[in-house]
Amino acid sequence: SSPPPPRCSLPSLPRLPVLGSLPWLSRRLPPHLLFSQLAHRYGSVFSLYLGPHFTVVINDHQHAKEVLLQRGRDFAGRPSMVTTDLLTRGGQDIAFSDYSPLWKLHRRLVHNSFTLFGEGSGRLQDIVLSSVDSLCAELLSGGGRGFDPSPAITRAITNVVCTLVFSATYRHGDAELQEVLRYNDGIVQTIARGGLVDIYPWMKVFPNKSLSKLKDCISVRDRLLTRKLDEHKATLSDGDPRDLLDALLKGQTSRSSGSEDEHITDDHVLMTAAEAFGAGVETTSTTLLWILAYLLHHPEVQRRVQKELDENVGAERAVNVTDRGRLPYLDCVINEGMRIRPVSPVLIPHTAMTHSSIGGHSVPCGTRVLVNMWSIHHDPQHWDKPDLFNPDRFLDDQGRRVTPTCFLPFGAGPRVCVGESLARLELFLFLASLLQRMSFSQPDGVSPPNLQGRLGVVLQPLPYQVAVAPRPGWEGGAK
Ligand code: HEM
Ligand code: PLO
Repeated sequence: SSPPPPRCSLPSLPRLPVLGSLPWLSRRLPPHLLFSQLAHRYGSVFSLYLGPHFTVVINDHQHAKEVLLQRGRDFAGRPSMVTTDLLTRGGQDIAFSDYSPLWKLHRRLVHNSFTLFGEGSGRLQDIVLSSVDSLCAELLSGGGRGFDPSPAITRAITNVVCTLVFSATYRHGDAELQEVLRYNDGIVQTIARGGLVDIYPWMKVFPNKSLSKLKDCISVRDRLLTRKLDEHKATLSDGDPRDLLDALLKGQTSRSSGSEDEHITDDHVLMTAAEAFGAGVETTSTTLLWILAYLLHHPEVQRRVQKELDENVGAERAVNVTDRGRLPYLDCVINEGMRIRPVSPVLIPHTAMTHSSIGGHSVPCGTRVLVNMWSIHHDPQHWDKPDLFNPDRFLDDQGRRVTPTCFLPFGAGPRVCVGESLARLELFLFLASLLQRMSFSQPDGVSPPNLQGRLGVVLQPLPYQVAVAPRPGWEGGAK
């Protein structure tokens, strides 16, 4: 007798052997836009085969919450992918490691170390503020001419993250900093063109130029970080950890690090440092560049942030973390930037660790689940004119801050971003300081930033030009 048919199956795309549903997927569109389009035809939850992999795509916030929160445990797995396995020595990191007791322990350790540097600690603020001073001076040295802000911003953020992770602070042009910037750029260019939606595991058997470039960049990274790790081991003391590497080394030996077969190895420490570094740089600098691009399109928003800064901080002193509560509109601008252009539009792929269900449909163990945050952040049922940059949507009628339920730029549940508080603090300090000290405008005769974006490992704006002018009292960039 044949098994009973499934109670109700998900709407699915057609498929062929080997290729799966690929012939039905347009190559012109990046996954987040393609899936949004397919959701109009198939409904907000549908399935398809990415090559051999059975994949469910979620395009609405109710089902996203079911997968990430209500059944968060069921869907906390990660698929193994060729490129990310190389990047992380087979998943000895946090983001690309599959769910396991050791991963949980490791994630908790990293989370605690971040908390140490995040809220409530003056350290991060000092690090960011000194980097901001040199960034401002650099941006203002352009003398009103148009230029691409991306290299200076990326360098400033890289510097902050190098200090956080291994206590290095670099001067402009430092050779080691150049090396870090170069290898990171190489990884970004080769790791996942078109997002992390990896399809063909047999890709690695073909000689592949990107794959060998990726390997080269990874070995440069590993050499540098191994040197930092050795230096840290040699100078580790009983006092407070100096940086993330210290915190990880201390966590490795503390009692909380688990039983014999379950402990944090040197590989884990190295991969975590590399990942904190990569995540810290790419996401934060890209988010800043998106927000700047939107401010060029909406000078009235920039003026309103500056008015808020003038009334609540003034020009006599630098901004600091305690100003955060006094600058609600700036907070809305940051949120609106992360809503309209989420840097990670389909998050990182999740997998079902057991047989489970989504919206009453049964889903077998091993299913890949892609949560399309782009669709959720642009859902016209929940957002008025979703394509419009409008920070006021994060304020209620009384002008108080609100967080809509459809806003999840960091994900949610067991796999939520571990860097959220760090990221928010950095975004706040950078944007507040920049807008306090200077105004950004579109250079004469240059077209405004293209807001469409390009999906690499994160969703990035295309290069664009800005002109900057100092605000009164900040002609030199710093005080
Ligand atoms: C994961 C967003 C900054 C470290 C993630 C995920 C998203 C995200 C969407 C995936 C969630 C999922 O798969 O369900 C962002 C945004 C950032 C940001 C929008 C800044 C604007 C950072 C920073 C760090 C960081 C600064 C570290 C220094 C991580 C790690 C994971 C992660 C380690 C993997 C968590 C896991 O798989 O358990 N982030 N992130 N992120 N993020 Fe972030
Ligand atoms: C960025 C390039 C680095 O060299 C390596 C790296 C590590 C962690 C990745 C990050 C890259 C891209 C953004 C990711 C992050 C982990 C979480 C984050 C994917 C590949 C997001 C936005 O999900």
